[in-house]
Amino acid sequence: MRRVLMTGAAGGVAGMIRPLLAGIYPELVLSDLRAPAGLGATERFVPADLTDAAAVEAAVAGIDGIIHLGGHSVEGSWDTILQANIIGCYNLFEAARKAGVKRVVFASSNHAIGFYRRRRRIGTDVTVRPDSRYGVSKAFGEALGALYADKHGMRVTCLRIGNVGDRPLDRRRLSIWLSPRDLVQLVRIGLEHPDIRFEIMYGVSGNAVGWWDNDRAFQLGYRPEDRSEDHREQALAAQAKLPPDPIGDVFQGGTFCSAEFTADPDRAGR
Ligand code: 15L
Repeated sequence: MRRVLMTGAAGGVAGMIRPLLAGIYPELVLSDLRAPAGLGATERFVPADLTDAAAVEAAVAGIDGIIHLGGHSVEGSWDTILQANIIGCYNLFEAARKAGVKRVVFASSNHAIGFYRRRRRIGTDVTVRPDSRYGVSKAFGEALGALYADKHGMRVTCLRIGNVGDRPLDRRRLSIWLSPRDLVQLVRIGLEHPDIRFEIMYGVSGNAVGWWDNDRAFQLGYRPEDRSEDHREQALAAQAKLPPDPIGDVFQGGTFCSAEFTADPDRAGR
């Protein structure tokens, strides 16, 4: 990997991992609608709107591997999700195919499986149960990744990311927290490991109270350095200030599940 493209480079997750990737790849090409702050010596900015196929093709030219963080990162209107996450993701994979890009790491999300109950432990082989239009778009991105891997031989890694940050923010995040340096480890497995064909892994640190079986990531060498229990008291103190959410608290996706919810909670999800 000489030249790596990161989409969504002006976003929060990119801001946390860019400093940790400095020096790992000779060139990091950053794309977004607007320029990210503080370009490093090995970073270069290429503006690209993911809905503009020609702009995406220009950003992808000469690239060896892609970290696709771009798109809309929470729930949004159907048109927002359609443009940024469905059409945008298609444009990205299609540009990568045309340019002969070997590897893509796709930032999927826990919201692709948000309607599993918190009392369940699930692997990556379960049927998707999206909790939002956003979650549906992540399931779409995973399916697209499988198509480009199987049909075009691209090496694709989908990371079902929990919540990236310096620390877990509340009770739910104690189960799904992912530290920036653990995310970098997973991204590097996706970009570098020789055995990658098509993989789904959970983007989660080594949290004791996790809900996800991340065996495949461990097989591929993932050794998380962080764990949420080191921040447990702070997270529970923050949780105590939040309003109760009787629907969201049952499901892994939390508030993404309770938003717009009109069903019978006993029959929803799995
Ligand atoms: C996500 O997928 C979002 O991108 C992020 O903003 C958080 O909402 C996170 O999930 C979460 O579930 O905490």
